[in-house]
Amino acid sequence: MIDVYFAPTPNGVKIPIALEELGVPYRVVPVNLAREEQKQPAFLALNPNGRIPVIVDPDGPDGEPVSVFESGAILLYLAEKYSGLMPESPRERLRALEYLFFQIGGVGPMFGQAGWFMRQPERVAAGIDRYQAESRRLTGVLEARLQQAPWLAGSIFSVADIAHVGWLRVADYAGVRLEEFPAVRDWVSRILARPAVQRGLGAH
Ligand SMILES: N[C@@H](CCC(=O)N[C@@H](CS)C(=O)NCC(=O)O)C(=O)O
Repeated sequence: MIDVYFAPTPNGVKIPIALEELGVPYRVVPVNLAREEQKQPAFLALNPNGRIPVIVDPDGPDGEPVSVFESGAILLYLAEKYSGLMPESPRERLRALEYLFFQIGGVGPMFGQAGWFMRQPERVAAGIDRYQAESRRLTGVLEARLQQAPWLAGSIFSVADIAHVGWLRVADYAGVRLEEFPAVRDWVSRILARPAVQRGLGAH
């Protein structure tokens, strides 16, 4: 069974959601971030970057155990191995990859920084302004896409949608008001209404 090294964070929840959507059994290995368990040698042996999520699959590509870190790499590994959560159409596959990497390189880090700056005891206006503005701008990019298509890849729910839901469902944390982005708000509601997503969000 796949072990998911997990904490209930925007990046952490991606993996149980994907596994639930794919119908793949898994076991959660809780990682206590406050106690810095992710910086211990045993964890660093799985992810030298010292962050969750990580998976360990006892049945890797060569039949031997394999670990995978970085949520985008994990999502693509699972989508390939279990042939799901990626469109079959080559054009939509490209769109799924674009928005997957858009989340990993844009939405995730910018929302994270915006939330961090907003919660510092000393107010650093330049940090708050910069990261909130960028988070809102990125949400505007999603809004434009979702006014054209029901899912980020196009017609199919994919890893690109899963990658985003952890942050977009708590957009307020980064100072992003979803009332200003109606297509994004509707899309988040549709994702959260999926039974597999609800099960994944309940992982612990
Ligand atoms: N790019 C990484 C980001 C992972 C990440 O930032 N994980 C956070 C939780 S959401 C974490 O482990 N934080 C603890 C730390 O930085 O020590 C990914 O997508 O997997």
